[in-house]
Amino acid sequence: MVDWLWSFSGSKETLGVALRTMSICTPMRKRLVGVLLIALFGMLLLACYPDNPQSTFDATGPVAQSQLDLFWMIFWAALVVFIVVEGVLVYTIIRYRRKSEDYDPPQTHGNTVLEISWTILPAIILAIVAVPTVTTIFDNANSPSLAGEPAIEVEAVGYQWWWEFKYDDPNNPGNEIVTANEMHIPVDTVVNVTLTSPNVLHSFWIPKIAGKVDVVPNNINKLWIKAEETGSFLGQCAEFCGVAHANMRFRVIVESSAEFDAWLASQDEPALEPVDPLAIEGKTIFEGNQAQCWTCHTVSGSAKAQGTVGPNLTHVGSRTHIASGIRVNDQKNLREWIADPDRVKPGNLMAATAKVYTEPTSKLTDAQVSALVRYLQGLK
Ligand code: HEC
Ligand SMILES: [Cu+2]
Repeated sequence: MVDWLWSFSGSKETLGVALRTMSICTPMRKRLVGVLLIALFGMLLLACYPDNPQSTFDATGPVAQSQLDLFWMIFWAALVVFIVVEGVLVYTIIRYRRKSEDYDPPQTHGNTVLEISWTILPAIILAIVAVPTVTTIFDNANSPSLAGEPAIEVEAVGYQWWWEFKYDDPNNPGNEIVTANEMHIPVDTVVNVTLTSPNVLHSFWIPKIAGKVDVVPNNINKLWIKAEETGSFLGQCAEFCGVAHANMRFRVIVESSAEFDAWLASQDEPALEPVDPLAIEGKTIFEGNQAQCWTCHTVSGSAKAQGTVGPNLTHVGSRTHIASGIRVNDQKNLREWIADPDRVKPGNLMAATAKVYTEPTSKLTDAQVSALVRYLQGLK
């Protein structure tokens, strides 16, 4: 960026001197301001570009689409207002600018017609804008399942700083299937999401599918979503919730109905038992009293690992990402995470509270980390 600026302003020396003294000649200063404005505008455009995984300009599904339509409608209305108001302003500034030193313009006070019209006109514009706004709010608040459309139910729980997703167990009513950071849903199906938080405020946001709805402690919020394309969509906590808030992401994996059913059935299974010696050793370490991973994590099927402080790891090996969606789930990243989670995701509660990271005497050896990685990768 700075190099790029330099290439526009001549040389590093020119820019340095210019910035230090600001005694730079006018055309050059204009050019510098121009370049800075273009750079700023470019950055703004980059943020809005539909290809960006967190852009709201590439909506899939009725909820995000209705929000986008509303945005465009209000945007164009606001643009017309802006152009008219600024047009009158600029016209007035030029037309009625001071023309000579000792000329006193005619003095006026008040103009009833003008004042009434610029009060009524905005009120009318706001009333018009309110119609689609209120309609969209109600449409998005009332799930089509209320009118009988079939839907699936998911509970999303916001933790500091990761997400838990719970599904009703189709094979075992009353039982729940628990996973973390990746919410699978079937395409073209209404999904009712119940939002809860046992800690602080969060906000549930999947820019291309729907959002945002606050996740509030001691209060149950709901939203419904429906995705019309298969694929993986990025989600993000959108309410500041503490030190790792910006890294509190998740993914929504939209798949065909058959794929979704197969996934749900696989999540219902207990964890695979490790077979190779390194993985077996990993399990022993995981459930041992030095590492104490079991105190915070559940691995279903294990009598010991039933902790609920951290993400459920029963099928962690089948997830595409770890650490609430910020790192691809491969051997290298898993290794880095277990060796030093704070380096991967500064401030996270595993690094802050697990004994292996807070007490130097309990630190995991490289060999122990390798065994744990092998064990976790096998939990498909
Ligand atoms: C004191 C509780 C605690 C202990 C002990 C603990 N963890 Fe965690 N673990 C967490 C929390 C909390 C997270 C979520 C961190 C985040 O994403 O902010 C987590 C996340 C993880 C994840 C990423 C899961 C995902 O889907 O993103 C893995 C893998 C993991 N832990 C493995 C381990 C292993 C292996 C051990 C033992 C060496 C261990 N944990 C010990 C609390 C703990
Ligand atoms: Cu947050």
